[in-house]
Amino acid sequence: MTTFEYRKNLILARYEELVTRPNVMLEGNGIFNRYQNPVVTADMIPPTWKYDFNPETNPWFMERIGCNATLNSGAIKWHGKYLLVVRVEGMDRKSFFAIAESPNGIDNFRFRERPITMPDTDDPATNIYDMRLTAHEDGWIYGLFCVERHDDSCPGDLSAATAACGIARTKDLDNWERLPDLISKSQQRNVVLHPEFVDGKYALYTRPQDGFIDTGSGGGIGWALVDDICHAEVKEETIIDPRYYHTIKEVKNGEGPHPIKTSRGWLHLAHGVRGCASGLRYVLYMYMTSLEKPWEKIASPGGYLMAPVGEEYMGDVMNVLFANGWIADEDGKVFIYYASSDTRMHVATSTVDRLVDYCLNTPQDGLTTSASVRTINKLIDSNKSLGV
Ligand code: BGC
Ligand code: BMA
Repeated sequence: MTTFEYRKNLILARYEELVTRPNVMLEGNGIFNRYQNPVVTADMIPPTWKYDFNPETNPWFMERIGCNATLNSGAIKWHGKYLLVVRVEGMDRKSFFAIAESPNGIDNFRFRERPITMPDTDDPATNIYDMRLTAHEDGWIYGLFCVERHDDSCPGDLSAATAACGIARTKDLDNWERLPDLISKSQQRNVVLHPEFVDGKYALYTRPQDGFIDTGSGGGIGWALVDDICHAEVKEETIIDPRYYHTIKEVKNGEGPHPIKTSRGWLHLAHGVRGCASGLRYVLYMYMTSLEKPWEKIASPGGYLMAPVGEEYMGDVMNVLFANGWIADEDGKVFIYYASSDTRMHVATSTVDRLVDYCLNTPQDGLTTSASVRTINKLIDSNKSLGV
């Protein structure tokens, strides 16, 4: 057998084994359950995207186009399947979007034949990433994502960049219509479209920031109404979930996927960032807002919902969990899709009822050590009175 034949068979067999590997639920803390295996990894990129299958031009069956990571994915249930719009990052550091779909949401994710070809605007971006999907009540499915360009006002600084919100929409998830980028006074990352009209307008969760990395005076997750999504502009922005000293969201925070509507209010998933000696630590947290006024917070469970564990710490950007996709099924099951360390995608499952219970009954962050100890003592007292 030639090297070409041997390697081709091996690569195809390994790929097939990986994408059909069953996943196993691990019993967790009662709030959610993790799973044994990641759901999408760079090794699950189809071999036809990486290898030249012509023995004349690729006699050693070498990889020609490598993939670095599969991370921060938008999610949607579509024709009975669980779809991720994965942020795929090549070895050249460019991200693009590609759809991976699964029949059950926990394993057997397979990429479609090709990545998404996202149309550019007149001012093409260098990089695009982290799409939030929203099936809006106007009938379109929107994808909002970060568009990054070099900041040409700093010609000598190769790392100076700007972040803005790109907007595209589709009816079939294959063909995308690109709309103009969101106009905003500040830079923006983590912009998310609310699924319903509010006062007849489109509503956005925003994250104003002074610079590319620094949120600076940008106080947290914002809320803005937009008249025309085809010429979207943030005119007024109010902060609905602020950052706070010595919490999990001291340095930055940002909305994850769009909130899930429940009978008790809107369930929000977000990320919080703090700085430490080893860099930035990204964790996931939740909050709830009022059903009638999605911009008014009604519950704020203290601390994080999920932080990295085990191999989740390891990867390209260590100590990071990030989520921009979740799916609430008709039966109330919730699939939380999260990336670890900017490297791979995982799933955790819960239910709407459990997440509402978590939000309403987890004590708030009292913001001081004394308050935290008082909260624990209250629980111990109540358990003692039960004889525990
Ligand atoms: C990276 C993002 C990151 C951002 C801020 C971008 O260049 O692609 O993953 O969130 O920088 O650090
Ligand atoms: C951010 C995000 C993500 C990424 C994270 C950690 O600012 O927008 O793209 O997961 O940094 O690198």
